[in-house]
Amino acid sequence: MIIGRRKLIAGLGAGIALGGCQKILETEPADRLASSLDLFTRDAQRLVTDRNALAREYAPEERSPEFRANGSRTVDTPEYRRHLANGFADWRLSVGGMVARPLSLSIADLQQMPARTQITRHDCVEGWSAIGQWTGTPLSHLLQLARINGRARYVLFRCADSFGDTPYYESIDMIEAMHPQTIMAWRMNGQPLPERHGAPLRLRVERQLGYKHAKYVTGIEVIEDFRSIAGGKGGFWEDRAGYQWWAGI
Ligand SMILES: Nc1nc2c(c(=O)[nH]1)N[C@H]1C(S)=C(S)[C@@H](COP(=O)(O)O)O[C@H]1N2
Ligand SMILES: [Mo]
Repeated sequence: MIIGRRKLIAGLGAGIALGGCQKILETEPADRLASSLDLFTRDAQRLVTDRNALAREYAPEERSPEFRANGSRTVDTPEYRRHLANGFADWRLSVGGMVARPLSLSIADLQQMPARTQITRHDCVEGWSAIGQWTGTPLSHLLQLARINGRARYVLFRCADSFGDTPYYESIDMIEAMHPQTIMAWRMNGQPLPERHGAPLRLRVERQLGYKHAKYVTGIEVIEDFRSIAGGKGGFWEDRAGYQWWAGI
C-alpha cells in the first residue's frame, strides 16, 4: 500500500491521540488540549521521519523567475524607513533570553561569520510555492556563540512589522533551530535581501511552512516556554488564526 507521508502522520496522530485522550482530559486544562495535540503531531512526525534530514535542495536553473512576497511586504515605521535608507548599517540583531552570553550583532558582523547557501522550495499554506536561493548565518552558530542554557526548549523570533498593534513573531523548537538548513538569511538569489522578502534579515527554516519563516527579524530569544508570550500559541498566525504551531512539511 502506498500512503502519503502526511496521511500517515495524520493517521498516527489520531491513533496516539485516541490512546492518550483520556489521560490528557484528566490532567490538562481545556485550553492546553489544542497545543498538546499539536505536540502529538510533532512527535508522530518524529516517529516516521528523521528530524535531521535535509530539505530538498535545487539547482540554480530551477529557481522561480517570480518569487511571490506574502504577509508584510513593507514595514511602515519611521525607524524601519530610516534603517532602509541607511542600508541597514545600524540594524542590530539581539540574541538573548536563556543564554550565558547575550549578543548584539550588525549585519556586517553576521556576514563575517560562517555562511551557508541553499536553494529550497518555500511552501505557503495559502497554496503557493516558490524556489529561491538563500544565504545566511546558521542559527546553530549564533546559539553556540551565545551559549544557551541546557533547559532552553524553543527559539523565538521578534520582527519589526506589525498588523495593527500586534507585532509579528514566531517560534521553533531546538531540533529545528540546530538543523543545518536553519539560517538567518541576509541574501536572496545573490542579492541583499529585498524589503518585501524581509530585509535585512529573515529566518529560513526549510522543513516548515511559510509562516514560520519570520521576516524583518530584530531579536532572537531563547526560551523554555512560549505560553506566556503574546497570545500564548507561539506565533502571530497561531494566535490570530489558529494555525498549528507545528508546521513541519
Ligand atoms: N515578519 C513577518 N514575517 C513573515 C510574514 C509576515 O507577514 N511578517 N509572513 C509569513 C508568511 S505567511 C509567508 S508565506 C512568508 C512569505 O515570505 P516571502 O514574502 O519572502 O515570500 O513569510 C512569513 N514571514
Ligand atoms: Mo504563508
